[in-house]
Amino acid sequence: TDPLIPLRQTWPADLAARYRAAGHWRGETFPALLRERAHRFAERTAIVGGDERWTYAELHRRAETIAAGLLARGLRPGERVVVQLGNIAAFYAVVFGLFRAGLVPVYALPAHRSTEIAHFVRKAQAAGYVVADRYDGFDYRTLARELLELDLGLREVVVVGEAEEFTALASLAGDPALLPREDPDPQSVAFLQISGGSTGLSKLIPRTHDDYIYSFRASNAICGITQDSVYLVALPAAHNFPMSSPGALGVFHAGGTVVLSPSPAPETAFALIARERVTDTGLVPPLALLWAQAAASTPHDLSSLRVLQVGGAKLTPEAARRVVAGLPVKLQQVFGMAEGLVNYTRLDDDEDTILGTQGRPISPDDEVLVVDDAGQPVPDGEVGYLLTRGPYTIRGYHNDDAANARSFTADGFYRTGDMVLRQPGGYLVVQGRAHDHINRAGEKISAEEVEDHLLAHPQVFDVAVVSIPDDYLGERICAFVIPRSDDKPRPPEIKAWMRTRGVAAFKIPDQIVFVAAFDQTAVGKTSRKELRARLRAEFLANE
Ligand code: J2J
Repeated sequence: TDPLIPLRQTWPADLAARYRAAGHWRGETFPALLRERAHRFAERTAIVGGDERWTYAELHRRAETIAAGLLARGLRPGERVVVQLGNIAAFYAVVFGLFRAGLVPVYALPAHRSTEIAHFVRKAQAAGYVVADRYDGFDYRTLARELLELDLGLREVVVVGEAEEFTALASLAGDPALLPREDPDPQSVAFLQISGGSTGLSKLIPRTHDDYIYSFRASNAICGITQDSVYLVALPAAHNFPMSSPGALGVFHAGGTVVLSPSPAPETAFALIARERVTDTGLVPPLALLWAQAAASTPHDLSSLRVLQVGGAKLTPEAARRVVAGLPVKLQQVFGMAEGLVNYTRLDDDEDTILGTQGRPISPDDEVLVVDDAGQPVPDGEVGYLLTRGPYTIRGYHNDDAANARSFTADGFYRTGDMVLRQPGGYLVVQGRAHDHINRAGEKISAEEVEDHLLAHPQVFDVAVVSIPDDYLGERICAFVIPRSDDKPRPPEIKAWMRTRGVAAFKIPDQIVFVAAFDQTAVGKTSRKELRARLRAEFLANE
């Protein structure tokens, strides 16, 4: 049986009825959205990326061709397709093509390597894989070959560019009669997003047409996105933030223009902002600080920029002040998660709120609970664990009973793992995290996953991986390693070795510290989590 058909998010009937009655869920779907925009905004520019400049009509035409071509190649509606593309125009043509064909994209990042992609393929039981020939100096066809050798059931590899033995995206063609005649059920799963993951490998996040479209349509209203908006995708396009808060999809919904930057570096991004008259963009805190610094001496005209969103990791009030001092734009803090809940400071909020909070939820129907260890609500102004449910927050991960038992309460609240304080007006201030993941410049890395890799090293006896505060990255990855013998490997060797494991480069420890032993008295008594906390505290005390 196919685990995705009919995979739906299981909102209880009373809540679903409420979300519909409130006008949040309107039965919109991705294929209908693009078709309608292609009609209404036909000759307006939808996408600028590299040498490509596509109107809405062009994007729609390409998506239709890709959809028919994929079905002609034997993919069947409902099957999953891992999409691993960088910031290129084809990313959106492929994704809308998959939606049109009833295929379900699984979003991988360009940085992912064989271990991670194999995990996505297995977990999603994917039948297809779409990559670019090369991106950022890496040849993804070699990755595709490695994957095919694992025999995981992948039947089709599509390549943007030189396809070699695979199917070229440009060659896809098929009889339009192959295309589904009806739009999908708005309550069905449109795609699988990946979680940052605090334990082990990433989990897959099923989002429906209705819930996701609501999240960016409502974001548009909060962020002031209109058909005149020009949004720069500076972060990786597959990330939930630049995709949906309001991101590229919000901009397509409004009929605006999406500009893709191949890199978030100020030199590259600033030139595009000046050339395309970019009005809005979103960054993680380290990049926002870098841009604020670089803006002082740039020859480029940044005067078109209206709003700079910052999110993905905590922007401290001090850092926020530096950002607004350096860039002549409206700052908006964004605290979101691929599982759902997104909070924004509002554009007309007072300065203290914009600099000092991570905003408040999109929806009046977002339910936010801040609770103590016993699960009891704490008063406003006190720190607790953030739990949430609502019209665009998932009720469960895909194909992962163990994670679902941990991550959701009996009444369907998602345990975000974030520690927050709620101000009386409903604004949230992020205070930290309950889970052991590392937020490295917005990329979430599971300590456990990195430990598992390092434990496979022949000269490593034991290891604990922790986050260490870092001026630039926010947090960096530090691995405390007990070597097997006095003949310990050098840190660069360990890093190089980890690269051979087929993992994203952002998961490789920034720092490796050798220790003789972990506190003996604690062995067998402490949890991994306490051990990590103690190592971090000792390390910081000695710095
Ligand atoms: C502190 N921590 C934050 C913030 C996210 C919009 C914006 C971001 C994401 C995202 C997203 C934070 N301050 N401003 O999906 O649509 C941390 C929290 C959160 C986790 C989610 C969006 N903004 N975080 O970052 O799924 O710990 O989504 O639970 O990658 O990032 O990570 P992710």
